[in-house]
Amino acid sequence: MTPRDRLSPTAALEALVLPAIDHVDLVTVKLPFVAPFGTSVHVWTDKEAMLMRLESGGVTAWSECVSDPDPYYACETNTTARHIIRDFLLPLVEPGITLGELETRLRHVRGHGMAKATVENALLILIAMQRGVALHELLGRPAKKIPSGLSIGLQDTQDALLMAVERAVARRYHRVKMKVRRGQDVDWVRAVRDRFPDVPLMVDANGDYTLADADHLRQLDEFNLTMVEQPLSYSDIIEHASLQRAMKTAICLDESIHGLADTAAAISIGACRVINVKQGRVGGLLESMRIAHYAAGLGIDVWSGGMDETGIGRAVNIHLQTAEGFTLPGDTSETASYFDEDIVDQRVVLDADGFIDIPRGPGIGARVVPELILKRTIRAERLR
Ligand code: OSB
Ligand code: MG
Repeated sequence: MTPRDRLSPTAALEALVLPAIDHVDLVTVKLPFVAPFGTSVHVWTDKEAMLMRLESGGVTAWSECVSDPDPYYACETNTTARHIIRDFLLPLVEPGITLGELETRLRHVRGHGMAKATVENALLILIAMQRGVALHELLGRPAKKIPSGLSIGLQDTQDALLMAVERAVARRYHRVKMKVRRGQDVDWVRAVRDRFPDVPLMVDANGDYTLADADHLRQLDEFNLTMVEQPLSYSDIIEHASLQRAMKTAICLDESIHGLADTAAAISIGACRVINVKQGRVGGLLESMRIAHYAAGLGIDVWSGGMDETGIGRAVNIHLQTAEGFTLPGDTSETASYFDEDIVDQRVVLDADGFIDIPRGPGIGARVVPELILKRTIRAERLR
């Protein structure tokens, strides 16, 4: 380890040299969810995921873009990501340059972190596969068991919510997150707390409230929640600082954080005490590692969010959580919580203690099954 590695968790990764790429494809798949997934913004009934496929010297690597077909979580969509990747990002990918040089080039494109992450992840996975190592090894991280967390979407009735929490507790999930929205919050949390006094519990509002709701939100302080995620607008940081001063419960930012700079700003003004890192939202694995490393230095907890990914993105999130600074269980759940049938050959399952094993094998570990991709494909385009 060089002194630079000690300063930056990504120095060795920035020095990786990009291989020549023979083919690049974008393949959009659509997988039905086992049950609709509702947030305060939208209800999704299936996962429409745009995948990137790289072929290089006989090795094939797949990555997953975490955008949705719609802009209801983030402003990026599968269509904007396709446009940005095809017309602006892919032309910047050249054999022989380093990953650090590529990141510098990608910075000329403003925003579009999910599109950038798709390209960067595909290259990292390809390089790992060519070296015959697992993604976490390429990231310089030892294998470990990953703690689990379930995100329970908005339910139609409190009984349905209680049943969902009961199932999560029985599966030994390490923490349970429930979605809330205006009019479906304090009473619903109380119902869960009355029945499950000890379960590590948190709520996620996906930006449904305003500062005018501060008194209302303060009622959540009595339920010993581990945190409240993104109570205020998806684009706000400063009002979260006001709310955090008014609440005992820790605030966690999700939608508002697009990179290390946002993280530093949010922490410095006291807008949150926890950060949800979604590798796609922040532009990839390297930026995720920088955020987690930075937050760890300030004693701020970080966990990996999820975008109800297929087995490809789910595996990437698992590998990421071996990195320094991921201190809390994330939104990493069993494949079965979303899909009856996935597109990879290994399903994510919890062991008897609720932990998740890192998929074994080079790259993401799990193998992408061409027949399952074919079965689910709704669009495919060869870019190179
Ligand atoms: O806010 O974390 C969120 C899913 C889609 C969009 C936004 C969010 C979520 C989740 C599910 O909460 C996380 C997961 O299980 O992958
Ligand atoms: Mg969230």
